[in-house]
Formats: sequence, C-alpha cells, structure tokens
Amino acid sequence: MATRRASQLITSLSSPSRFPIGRCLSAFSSPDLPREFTPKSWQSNPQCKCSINKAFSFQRHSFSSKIERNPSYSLLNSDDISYFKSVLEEKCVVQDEERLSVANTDWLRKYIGSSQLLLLPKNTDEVSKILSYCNSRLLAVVPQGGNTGLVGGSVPVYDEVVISLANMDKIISLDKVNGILTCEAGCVLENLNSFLENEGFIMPLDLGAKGSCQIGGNVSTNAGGLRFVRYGSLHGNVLGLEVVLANGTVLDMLGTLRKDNTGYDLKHLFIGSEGSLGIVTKVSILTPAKLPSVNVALLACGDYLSCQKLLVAAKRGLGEILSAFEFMDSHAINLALTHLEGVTNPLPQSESKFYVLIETTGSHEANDKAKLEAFLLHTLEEGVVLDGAIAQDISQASTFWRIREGISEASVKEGACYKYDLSLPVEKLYGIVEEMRLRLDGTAKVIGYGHLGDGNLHLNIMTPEYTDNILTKIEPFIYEWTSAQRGSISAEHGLGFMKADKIHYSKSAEAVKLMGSFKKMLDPKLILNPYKELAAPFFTDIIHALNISLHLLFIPYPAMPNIFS
Ligand code: FAD
Ligand code: 2HG
Ligand code: ZN
Repeated sequence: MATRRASQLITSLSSPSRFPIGRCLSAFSSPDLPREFTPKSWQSNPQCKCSINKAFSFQRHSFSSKIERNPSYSLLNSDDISYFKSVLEEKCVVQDEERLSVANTDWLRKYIGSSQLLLLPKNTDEVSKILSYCNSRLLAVVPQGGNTGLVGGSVPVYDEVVISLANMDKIISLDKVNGILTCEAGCVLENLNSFLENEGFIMPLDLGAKGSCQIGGNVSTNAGGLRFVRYGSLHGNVLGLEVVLANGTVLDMLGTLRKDNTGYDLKHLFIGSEGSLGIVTKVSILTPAKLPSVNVALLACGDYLSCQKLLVAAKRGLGEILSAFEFMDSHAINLALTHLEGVTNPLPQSESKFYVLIETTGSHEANDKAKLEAFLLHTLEEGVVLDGAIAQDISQASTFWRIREGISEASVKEGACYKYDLSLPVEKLYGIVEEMRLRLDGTAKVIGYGHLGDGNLHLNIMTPEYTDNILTKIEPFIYEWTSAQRGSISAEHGLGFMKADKIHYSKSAEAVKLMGSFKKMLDPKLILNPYKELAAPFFTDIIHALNISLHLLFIPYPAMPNIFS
C-alpha cells in the first residue's frame, strides 16, 4: 500500500501537470515571488467610504456589548488644528474626507470609526510634540501603521486622532557584520526585505500583508507569520526600540546588542502592546543571512493525524532547512481556488482533506534538494502523505504561496467573515474546527488553516452577513473551548477592539491587573488607543469577580474620574 502511494506520486509527478521531483526549482529569492498583498486596492471602493459628518457613528460587528464614547475625552477644535499645523507640515495634517475614510476603516471593513483628523509626522520629534499636546488636551489617539490588523486595533472607535507612521520610512543603518538593521517604524515590511535581499540578508518575518504592513505595526502586534517556525518571535529578533510615551517622552531603547542584562528589558513591554503604551518610532532588528537555495512543496494528507506526523517528520528529517510549515484544510484551499484570480490547483486529482505547504531554505542547493526529495519519498512510502508536488520554478512556488497567503483575501469575498486566531496544542488544534462545523450545522462556511509548525490555527467562519444570531453560536463557546485547552485566544493578531474584553480567557486576573498598572503608569490619562486591549482591565477585574460575561452587558465606557479629575 505504502509503496503503491510512492509510485503513484512518481507517476503523477511525471505528468505535465505535476512538477518532477528530479527537476525541482533552483534557488529563488522572494523579491521575485509575487507574494505581496496590497489591501490598498480597496481604497477607491466607494463601499468603504464612511461619512465623517456622522460624527461618532461607529460600526462593529463582533462585539455585542455596547461601548459609549468616553465623554472625558476632549472634542477636537480649531485651535487643535492650528497647533498641529504649527508643528507639522500643512499637508501632514489631513482633514480630507476620502483620506479620512480610508484611515477610519480597517482591512476587513468591519470596524469603522469617525476620526476627523489624520496626522502624518515625519520624525520622532513631531510624534513627541503631537502626543505631548494630545495628552495635555485629553485628546485620544490611535497609532496606525499599514492598517492591515485583523482585530480592529488600528482604526478609531470614535473620534480619536489617527497618528500614521507612513511618513517615517527611512532605513537608518545596516550592520553587515552582525546583520542588524535599524530603521524608522513606518518602513513597509516588503521594502525592508527587498532592501535587505540586495545586501545579502532577509527580514526574520514574512506575512501576507507585507506589501502594506509596517515594521512598527509588526512590532506593536508582535506579528508571527510564515517564517516564525524558523526564526522565532519578534521578542527574540528585535534588539532595540525607540518609543514615544503618551506624555511625549522619547524613550531611547534603540540598542543593537545581542546581549544586555542591565536592568529590566523594557522594550519587551512594547512588543505586542498594540499601541496602548506608546508609539514605536524606530526599530533595530536581527536579520538572518539570505540563503541561496529555496524549495517549496505542496503535499496532501488524508487526515489531521497525518499532518501531525508530517510535522514531526519535517522537524526531524528537514531539520535546520525547514523554513515554513503551513497547513490548510480542503475548505480553505477550495475557498482560495474559488476566489483568487488565475490560481489553479497544483494537485487537481487528490481531493484530500488536508494540505501542507513546506518550504526549505538552505545554503547548499544540491544537498537541500536531495534532502527534500528523500523526505517526501519517505513520507509517501509511510503513507503520511498521499500526493504532492515540488515547485520547479519561481512561478510555481509563488502559486503555492499565493494559495496559502491568499486565503485571507478570499475569506472576505464571501460576505461576512468572523476571524479567530488561536494557539492550541497541535494535537487538539483541529478539534475546534470540527466542533464549530457541527455547532453551526451548515449555516456558515468554516475553514481551518494556519501555522501548524507554531501551533497556530486560523479559524474563519463565513456567512453572507454579520448577525448576532451567528455570533452567539460562536462566542463565547470558542473562547471557552480554547481556555479549557489552556490555549491562547490570540496567537499572533492581538486583542484589538475585537477581543478587548476577552483577555481573561487567556491570562489570569492577577496578570491582567498588573498589565493595567503598567498601562496606568505609562499612559495615566489613557489617551493611547482607547476602548481596546488594555482598556478593559479596569473593569475586567470586577466583572471577573462577579463571574459574569462582559458580552452580556451594556457597558458605559468605564468612567475614570480619579484619573481625569
Ligand atoms: P496596523 O494594522 O496599522 O496596526 C496594528 C496595531 O498596532 C494597532 O493596534 C495599532 O494601533 C498599532 N500600531 C501600528 N503601528 C504602531 C506604531 N508605530 N507604534 C505603536 N503602535 C502601532 N499577522 C500575523 O501576525 N501573521 C500573519 O501571517 C499575518 N498575515 C496577514 C495577512 C493579511 C492578508 C492581512 C490583511 C493581515 C495579516 N496579519 C498577520 C495581520 C497584520 O498584518 C499584522 O498584525 C501586522 O503586524 C500589522 O501591521 P500594520 O503596520 O498594518 O499595523
Ligand atoms: C495568515 O496567516 C494571517 O494568513 C491571516 O495571519 C489569517 O485572515 C486570517 O484569519
Ligand atoms: Zn497567520
């Protein structure tokens, strides 16, 4: 049986639609791969325009409690505009309706705020002046990077001033001996990678949104992505940060040392803090060497257990050259094939339940190829893999990646999309997808995919439109299920607005309380990114103590009279 599968693969790979193992792709580098995604394409779509005249109107579809605008925050007035114009170039003080509508609308078009002001500082000093002023005037602000976040964290909830880092996109230095890049926070991830590739390095992270997301946004969300399995978290790769605090203080932590145990390592507080503690203005980051041999394979597995076996085998058999291990169930791959233009199924005959994309990156072309081929033959013989194909050129490799990276884009073409991003023990990870399908009983499309190598599931649920009825079938069940497995309700996307009141499913009351203390200490007037992430701890404690669920309540935004008085 096992041998038959192996010979099947060899036969199928010899057919013109497959990519012969013996002719797998030669080394290619990612600038040639059209893997970027450009969410900006929707900017001109009239659907996403919101009227700024409807001040404080606010749409959100995933948060059943109602939160009121905090009246303690000041309303913007003409003196404020005059001040900002005195500090920034006039064109960087934006009140234009169309540009505001883009800044007010998140990538999913699910969260739409009503800010009436977008500021585009050009340097740290300008950021500092803006924050110092907003702090003294009690004007709430939202730091914004590429606005590709998926949890409603990057757009205003009400009329918060949007501070975009887009104009701060300079590369400051590259230390070629140690592979350390220092740059401004507004540099677009893909631009950094292209710059580095020319110098013989790469960024240690890569994500489908790389054509728009910024390194400051990546740091602030502690983005994971497609290279995490190889290079690990930004907590390991970021060596230093410059951050502007709410009161305008510039905190210089822009070290470039690999080792530095003098006192608390404060930069870690800001990595993943989602704009709630300060604005990241500069980043120094470790950049791995660009290696010459890259191979990509797409493999079909009959069941989820085989995917797990494949992961174990890949870690052992491919070892140091494994650079991505991404998985998709058949529903996810079919969604991508349905909605992405010009993409065809590389494994048209397999119709398997699961697919795994494996990428290897190494320094020796012949050895790496031989290693991958031997690995694939072995897993075929063992029956772990049912079918597969190795990309033989850049175009085929980019098709494989396009399918995996394009799932997000495809998911929003179905109408409404509820997105969950869970960390779970790998052996339990697919259980929630199956349970959710049973629970929703055909009333919604449910797809499971993600970074299996990191135990990170993306569970997307799609319906023609957002309804409370469907939401109550999903939540709080999904969070309770995750919490029961001691998983995390946010593996890599953050809490944002979507999960502002859900932190207690993954963190203890004591830990949340301590986070609240940090927030209060660093941003005592709570001007930074309100109503999100650490906005909740002030009342989460009470709610938790009463053992009731926040989503059942109507919550006026927690008044903080002692803070604002
Ligand atoms: P934004 O969306 O603008 O902001 C995100 C959060 O960070 C907000 O809370 C914002 O206030 C804050 N912020 C932004 N810049 C700063 C700053 N300079 N200082 C302080 N706070 C700031 N995420 C992953 O982890 N892995 C993936 O594989 C992945 N793939 C994606 C694929 C697609 C197609 C899309 C649309 C998104 C994907 N994401 C992924 C989510 C998103 O791209 C990441 O969270 C990314 O890091 C956000 O960067 P950004 O510059 O767009 O930040
Ligand atoms: C990915 O891995 C991203 O593709 C996006 O993290 C996941 O859209 C999603 O749910
Ligand atoms: Zn992801």
